[in-house]
Amino acid sequence: MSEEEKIKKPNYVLIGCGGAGKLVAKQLLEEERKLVIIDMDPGRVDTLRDEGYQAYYGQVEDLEELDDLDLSETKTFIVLTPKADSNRSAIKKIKEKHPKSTIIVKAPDLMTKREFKRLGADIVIYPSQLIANTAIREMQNLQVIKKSRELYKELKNEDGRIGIFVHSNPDPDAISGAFGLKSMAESMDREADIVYSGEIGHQENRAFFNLLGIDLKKFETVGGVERYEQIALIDSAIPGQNNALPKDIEVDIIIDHHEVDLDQVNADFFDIRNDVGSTSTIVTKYIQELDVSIDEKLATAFLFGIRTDTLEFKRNVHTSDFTAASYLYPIADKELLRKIESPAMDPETLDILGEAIKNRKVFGSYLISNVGESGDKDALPQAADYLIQLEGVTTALVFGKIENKIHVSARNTDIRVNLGEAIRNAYGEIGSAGGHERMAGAQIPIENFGAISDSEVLMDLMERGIIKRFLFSVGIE
Ligand SMILES: [Mn+2]
Repeated sequence: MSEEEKIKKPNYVLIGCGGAGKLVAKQLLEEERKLVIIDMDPGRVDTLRDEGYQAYYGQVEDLEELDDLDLSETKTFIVLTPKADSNRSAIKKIKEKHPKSTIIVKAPDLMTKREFKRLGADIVIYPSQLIANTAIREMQNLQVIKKSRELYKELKNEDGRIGIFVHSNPDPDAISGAFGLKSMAESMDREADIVYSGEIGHQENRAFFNLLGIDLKKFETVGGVERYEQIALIDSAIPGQNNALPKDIEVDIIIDHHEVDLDQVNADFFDIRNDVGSTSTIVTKYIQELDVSIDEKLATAFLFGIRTDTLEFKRNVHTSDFTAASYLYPIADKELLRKIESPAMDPETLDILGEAIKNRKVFGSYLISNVGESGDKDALPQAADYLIQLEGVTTALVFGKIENKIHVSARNTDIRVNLGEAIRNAYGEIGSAGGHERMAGAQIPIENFGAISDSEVLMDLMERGIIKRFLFSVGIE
């Protein structure tokens, strides 16, 4: 790097350029951000220079390098050395010399995280937490893979007809889940009947399943359970409880999402989960995992099942319900769904709602969610409209990045909160903000955060800024 190319007034200073630091540096360099790096390892400093970074050797404990640099335009310090002591002294030094800047720092544990916050760090990253979150997500994926394979074996290793039983007076989710299992069975050359007792409620539900041409058999007409080699129970878990099965029958397959005493459950294969809003979601995931072909009819049925069981994504809804729905939507018969219910939701909105649910943070009755990068302005208010209907939520704030602005959309039903005022107080000085008691919004240019949004860490930065300002404005924290 020649003298002329050197950054004279960096916007970012990165202290400690190990594994995580390097990833941040790489992202900032790619975006041509004005970055200067300080590291305590002379060898690493040489390597960084060879790679085109402006790096200096420095002892983090005293950070004399900082005194030689012109940091009048530095908005953000990122401190990622592996030593808590070094990070601590870096915070103190930066706080003293550059009190207005943003400090992002890594902490080894929760205690230190709290301490760093007290010392004035704006954002404290606690890697164990990030790893734990990833591990949990991966575990959920593994669970789906494991269960899909078990079910595949269960269907593959037997033959003869399968009786797929749904609960009495079945709802669309039960029927669609059963239809999904029947489709899976048929793809493995197994024959299956969907069997119900009672009545299929709501004329429009009956019409829907008739239109799709799904064959449903009344229990009284099938000639008893003896007729079936295998018995499955869908959207219900205990034989004889709200279904036509005899109490003492051996059930082979159970798939359900209701709360149930697992001691009472007995089957070769069972998958009973509360972390989904519908049985259709579970079966959709199997079908995706096992690569069973899914046609318009099945996708439409599943989508209808998910939507009715979650009351149009308002009740007991989970991220997996949205990811399933957004997978199904392009395949489904939109025209038919539109006839049954309105308003229809496009995949973009479904994706955003999924993100909003996944990323939600709840502070008492306040819910705040970052939907990340979004192409669609209208989806944010829609997401806020949905989130405000969740149980226990009286104020919902959704934000996302659209081009180079953060868009905030908020809804409120708490008469003690003047939302417009809260939003203006929170964001008025860094962007445009407005609204009234129940509805408000803001737009903030991303450069006003002194950070960028494209990498996960930096999006995290912005998220914390948005949340902190809002909570402060309404008097929490
Ligand atoms: Mn259900």
